[in-house]
Amino acid sequence: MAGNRTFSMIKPHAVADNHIGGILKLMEEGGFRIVAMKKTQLSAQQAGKFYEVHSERPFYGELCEMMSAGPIVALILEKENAVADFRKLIGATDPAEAEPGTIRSIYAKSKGENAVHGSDSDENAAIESAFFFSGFERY
Ligand code: RTP
Ligand code: MG
Repeated sequence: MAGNRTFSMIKPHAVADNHIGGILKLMEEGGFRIVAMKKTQLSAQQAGKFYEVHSERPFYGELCEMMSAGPIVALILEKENAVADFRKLIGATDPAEAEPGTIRSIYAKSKGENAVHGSDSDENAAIESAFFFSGFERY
């Protein structure tokens, strides 16, 4: 059975451009309940750890630099079928391919600066949530 929680981050460029509120609104209107939320900044080393699965990809260095360039907002979100439904709500990685109305179609600037992260599996949602939040920070 599909899990009911996913993990998301609002990426530094979207935070810097004052889009936290607009993005949270789309998350809530999309049927997601905010279980946990914090604004923080990753070091390049922490970003490297978070995105370790991509360490062999050509964009890894650029990705770690971009994700540590300023504050992010980390979130645990709840909804039935959360992982798949949230990836639908955010749209394709490349905003040029993102469906109209999706978060990335509205707020992404490029394939790298694509506004939000969304976990790609229940297992990774649990790992990524634990990277940012303790068990006492989930309501
Ligand atoms: P995310 O993990 O952030 O939710 O994004 P995703 O699943 O849609 O994409 P993924 O393949 O996991 O890539 C992770 C992030 O790396 C950056 N990226 N840049 N320049 C490029 O070709 C490229 N490709 C990916 C994006 O920030 C992407 O979200
Ligand atoms: Mg991904």
